[in-house]
Amino acid sequence: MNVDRTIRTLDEFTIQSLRQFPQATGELSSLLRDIGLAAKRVNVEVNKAGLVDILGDHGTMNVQGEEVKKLDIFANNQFVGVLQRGISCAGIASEELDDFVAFDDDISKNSKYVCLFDPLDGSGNIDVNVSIGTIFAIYRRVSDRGTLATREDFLQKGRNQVAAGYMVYGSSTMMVYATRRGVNGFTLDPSIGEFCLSHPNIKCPERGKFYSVNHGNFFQYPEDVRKYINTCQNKTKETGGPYTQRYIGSMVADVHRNLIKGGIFMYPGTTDKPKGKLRLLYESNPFAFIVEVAGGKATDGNIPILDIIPTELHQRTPLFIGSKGMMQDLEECMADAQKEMV
Ligand code: P6P
Repeated sequence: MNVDRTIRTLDEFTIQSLRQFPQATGELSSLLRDIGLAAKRVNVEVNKAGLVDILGDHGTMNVQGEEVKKLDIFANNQFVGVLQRGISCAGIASEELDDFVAFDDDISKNSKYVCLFDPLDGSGNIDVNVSIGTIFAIYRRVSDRGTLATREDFLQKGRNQVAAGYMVYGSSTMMVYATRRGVNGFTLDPSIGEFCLSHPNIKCPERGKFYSVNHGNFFQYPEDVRKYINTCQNKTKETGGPYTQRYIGSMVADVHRNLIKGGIFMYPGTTDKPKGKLRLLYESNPFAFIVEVAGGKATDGNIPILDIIPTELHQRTPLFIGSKGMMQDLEECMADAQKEMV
């Protein structure tokens, strides 16, 4: 039996995907390879962040009013630069940029896609060597090719995503991305400097043992959410509890673990922040797309994240995301709690 043991790099995988779809133009594959290139450059700096003066604050605040770490700016510039010099992206929006950027050269204006990024999520963890990540979403533009990208290109609902993915800079560096055809994970092999297919066709387990939430905000959560969190700590035959609480404070690392092993991640609204903390366009939507393609679910507590109609680039949303069975338990628990509150 001829077993194919060849390790496929990201470039080989995206090019071979093209062979399956001869009508494809190759622009999406090219875009994913560009993102992979920028990720390798960011990875080098993340890995040596403790050794060079790239640690610490940049001395500025981003549109979210959060301290901007030097590595945030470096990462943002890597992704903007590589996409602007590419052939597939008409513009980008980023957590680190107040407004979207429409690339003004002819090739970019004629490109098919726009990208949204959280260039370095969890950057508050940079100085303590905890895993951090990059999150991205790719849409087909709705404005005419040959013109500058418009705000409407970026304010599309998550259901319209063509692809979405993330990088996790951790014990190893991975790039995971989803198209409608599936979710695939690539691990960086430092010996050849290439992302290699390590997690083909990722499926999110129906259930898992992990629940991820910031317990420090417990008494600020709505009553129905508090009820579900309590069930996570109870031993019940139906839900397979009690679960293990795992919350790293780095969304990419938490959601990645739950995607692979099964689990639920929650960032609910609180009395102080009814819309929660996480952004819709470049944090919740990409992960919702990935997790749904992998067989999981993602809601804002009421409707699927992917069906929310965006109105602002940096708008926030409560987020509940993970294994389908655990998400169904959450929905039933919240519905029962809401009946009791009537
Ligand atoms: P809290 C990191 O700043 C982040 O945006 C996510 O990566 C993470 O899940 C969340 O915030 C942690 O927020 O309020 O629990 O510290």
